[in-house]
Amino acid sequence: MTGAGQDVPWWQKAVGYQIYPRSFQDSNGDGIGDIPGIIARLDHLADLGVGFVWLSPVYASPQVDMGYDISDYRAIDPAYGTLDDMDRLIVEAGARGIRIVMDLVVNHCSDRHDWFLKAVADPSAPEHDYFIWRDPGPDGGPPTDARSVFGGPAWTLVPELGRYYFHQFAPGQPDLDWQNPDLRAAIHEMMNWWLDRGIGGFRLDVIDLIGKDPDASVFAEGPDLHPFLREMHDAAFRGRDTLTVGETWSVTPETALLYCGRDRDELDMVFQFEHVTAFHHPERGKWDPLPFDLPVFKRALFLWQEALRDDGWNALFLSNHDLPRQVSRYGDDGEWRVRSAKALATAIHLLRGTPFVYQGEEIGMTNTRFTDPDEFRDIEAIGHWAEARARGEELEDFLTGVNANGRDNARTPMQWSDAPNGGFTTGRPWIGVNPNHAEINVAADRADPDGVVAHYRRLIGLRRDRRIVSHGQFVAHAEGHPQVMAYARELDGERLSVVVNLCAQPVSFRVPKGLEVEGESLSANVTPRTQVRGTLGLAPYEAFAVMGPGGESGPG
Ligand code: TEU
Ligand code: CA
Repeated sequence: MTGAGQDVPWWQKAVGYQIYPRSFQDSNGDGIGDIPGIIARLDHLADLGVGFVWLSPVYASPQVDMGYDISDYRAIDPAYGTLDDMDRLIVEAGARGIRIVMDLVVNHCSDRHDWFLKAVADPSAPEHDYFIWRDPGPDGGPPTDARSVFGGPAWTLVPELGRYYFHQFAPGQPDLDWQNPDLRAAIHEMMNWWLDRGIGGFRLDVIDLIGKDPDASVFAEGPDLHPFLREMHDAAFRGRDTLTVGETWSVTPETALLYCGRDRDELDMVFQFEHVTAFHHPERGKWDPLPFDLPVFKRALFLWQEALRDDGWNALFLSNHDLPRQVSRYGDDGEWRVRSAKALATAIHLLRGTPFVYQGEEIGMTNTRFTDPDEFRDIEAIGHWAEARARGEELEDFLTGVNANGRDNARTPMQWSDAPNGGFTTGRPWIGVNPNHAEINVAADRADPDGVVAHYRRLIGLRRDRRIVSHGQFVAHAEGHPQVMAYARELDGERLSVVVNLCAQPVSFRVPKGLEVEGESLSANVTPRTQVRGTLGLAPYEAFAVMGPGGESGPG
């Protein structure tokens, strides 16, 4: 066992698990997942070996955007439980060595938040200045032509006031004005209130937007972003053993260290989305995805490994609640479902950084199939369908986009067993359960010693136990290879070589010199291998990792 005497932050050896509470486990038959349901399933997570949970929002919310519209930061939504339930979750998870990292949505709140109600009721109330108000444009319309992420203008008129407020997302999600020091102080106080309750940190929703300058149409990575993050660190994170991960769709390898460089005192890591947006259509975006292309995918991931080689830290993921299921997007959700789920896990989990598993990923859950807009639950799909329809687009074309990339794919309920509704609820689920739950479910997967869960459990354990996995240097190999993803990790004279065939066809792969190794099989989804050299015949979606002497400072 390596790693002794190495003093590193806990989250550098841990794997995160994202829970989307609405779809994880219902405990009372109302069809909506809840906190008692999560508590009842903690043993599944403990058995996987994850070190922390990223919990999507459970705060009080009208659920316009499924909780990303918060009406009370210090209350739990009754659909999810009570503050007592939340405290119990923190304790019960802690007893299993799992910390709870809460989703913090502070770029905006809900239009039902007390602050916004006061802001509208009385323009001289201090809360009025917690939001971004502008007079109508010269033509009486919105002040600028900014568009909301969910369709429609990003400005909504409050007729009683004769002024518009800004919302990057839905009208029910007014942006908070971070220029206002009182607003910032109120947010910091709330964050400390949660941290003092014993949570493990925060995932900060669209945090790259808080420094915006809407008058100049600058939204992401605006001029005040980093001063605000530094101030937040001083006010809430300094001296605490927390994990902070920012969601930053706009971060680039050039700006990443501004957030998470070691001398920055801002965040521990950021989610970057280059491997996601690389497959969005240049004009039509996510609704018209480009076909998967392995060299493009590798280039994005490898670029980030290089960029944060000596400083900063990567957050590694393929899935979350906004993205399609990874086995459908990047693997094969038919014949090779199980093997390709393991191949993708191997490819991601042996990189340098902190991996995040999205609920259901660990059993290879797939996208679902929408045939009717009535089945959409996501405001994004609903909003964009309304716009597409107004433009005269065909439903069939829109459905193709939604089935490939719609957010509801990730939000269908967790499939626990072959019971009705996959064991998620005894009632009527708030969103349709994927009909394939009869075959794809936790109970069935766990019954197989070669199941996807077993593969994840092993990968998660490797990060905890092997320093070469958590801290080895990354070395890219065979970058242009159209079928194989290969890289090495090197530390203290040892080399870990990772080879993944990300195609449904067998391939013969010539091992480059720097990838050669002979030693111990650490992970395999076909048969264990102990030698990486010469020309290897790889089976469809075969993935393996071998560790032995080699590497920078080694004899090999
Ligand atoms: O997502 C940020 C965001 O911009 C997404 O809406 C993303 O752009 C979209 O999926 C791409 O089509 C965060 C949350 O993760 C998301 O669930 C929220 O809806 C959003 O912020 C607003 O809070
Ligand atoms: Ca419930």
